[in-house]
Amino acid sequence: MIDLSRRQLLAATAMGAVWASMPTRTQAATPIQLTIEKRTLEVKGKAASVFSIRQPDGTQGLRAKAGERLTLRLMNKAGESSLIHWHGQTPPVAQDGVPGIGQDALKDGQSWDYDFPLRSGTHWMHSHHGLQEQLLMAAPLIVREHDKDDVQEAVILLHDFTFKWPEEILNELQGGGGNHGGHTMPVPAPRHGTSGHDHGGHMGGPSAMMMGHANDVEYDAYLANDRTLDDPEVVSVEKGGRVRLRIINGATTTGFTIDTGSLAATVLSVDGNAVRPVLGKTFPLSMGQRIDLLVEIPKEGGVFPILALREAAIERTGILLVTKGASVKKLSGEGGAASKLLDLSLEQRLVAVTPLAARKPDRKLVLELGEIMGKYLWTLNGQAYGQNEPLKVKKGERVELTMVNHTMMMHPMHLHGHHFQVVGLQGKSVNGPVRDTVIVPSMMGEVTVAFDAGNPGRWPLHCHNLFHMAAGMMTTVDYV
Ligand SMILES: [Cu+2]
Repeated sequence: MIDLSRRQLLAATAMGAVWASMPTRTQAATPIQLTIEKRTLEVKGKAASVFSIRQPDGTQGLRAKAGERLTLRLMNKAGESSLIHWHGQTPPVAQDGVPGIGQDALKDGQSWDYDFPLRSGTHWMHSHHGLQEQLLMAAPLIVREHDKDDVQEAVILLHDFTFKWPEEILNELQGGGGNHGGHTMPVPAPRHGTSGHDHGGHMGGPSAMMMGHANDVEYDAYLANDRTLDDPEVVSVEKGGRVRLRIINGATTTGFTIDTGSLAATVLSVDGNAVRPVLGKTFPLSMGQRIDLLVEIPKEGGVFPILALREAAIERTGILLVTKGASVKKLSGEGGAASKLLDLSLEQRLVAVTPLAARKPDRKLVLELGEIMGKYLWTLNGQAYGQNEPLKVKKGERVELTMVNHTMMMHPMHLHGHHFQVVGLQGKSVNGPVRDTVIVPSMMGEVTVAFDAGNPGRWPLHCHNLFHMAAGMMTTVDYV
């Protein structure tokens, strides 16, 4: 114990030197240093150069407690310009970490200080600069809720991984003349009045083309905490114990279905916001989204894989929950049957614990999600980012935003600076979850969200498929 406190004292002194030059703070701060660096990651026996965002002790990303402020110095040692967005947090726009909007990207060697109140829940951080997110410039940002239960926790950060340069992938997508599935297909006539319940069907058969598609990009591996199922992370758990899984889909273009196997799981929260308990074993999770699941380990113990199934495909990744003495068997990185397309089946069952205050919308906006066929150009209200009109709202308004998907791919739509409540699915009113990223299914999927315009700025609203965003699928919500 004496050693520990001595170490803490030394650490505090060392931090003091770093923070001496900082402006005086009015409240107790938790000084954290995060450095963006290059690292070598071995994937399937081959070395790759990727990024990390870590603290001096090697911790990836950061952990905090509800009620704390984020008081942070971000250092860029990436060897190139970069900037980190705090996904799920709602700081003032100048600290949101989007180059060209809140601030400029940090040059290599530069640092920047952040200081804002943290929002509790499972969140994450990632580059919003170029295509760096594809090179794993991402990490967890966990703000532990005021939980009464002392429950074991496991964080799972998912990625899609490729040995290719991301720029090469984008070039292929944009220049290949449309060899990527679906993009040369004719646009089917909009099906007015679809119920949305057919989005979760199976691929294959004559209806496959009419079902939309997933996966523009073929990857070399799918990672859970940087590892494949060949050599997965093994988390020791107690027989009869409970585990809170904090799962983050940090993949750039890959939706997953989370599969808890033989364990029934209770949804505790989505995108860091508590929901009424919902039981299940499979849960859609789009790029950008988070889900917290509570599982109970059977008294007899064993090995319990928590898998992430690649959307509409057989590839999978995951971790293993293992009790003492259980022998671990190797799992294949491919399942027997293709998983489903992501749909709104879970969304329809979710109810926010703390919904928005009841109020009539002051403003209703519509966002049409589109594609310019054959060009790999993705649009919002008919135009790519830079050409499209920002959505204008006024401070203090309750805004309702309806997003309609005219394309054949799902788009996970993310609004910065706010959390919204899902209030409409396929035209039907719901009292849905509060979140910051929502699945808008392909083929006339329609989702309405409501938010209060209480954080003035110019806020990105974009698809969280990195290559869709890079190819135009972004706009901003602007107000002062
Ligand atoms: Cu998209």
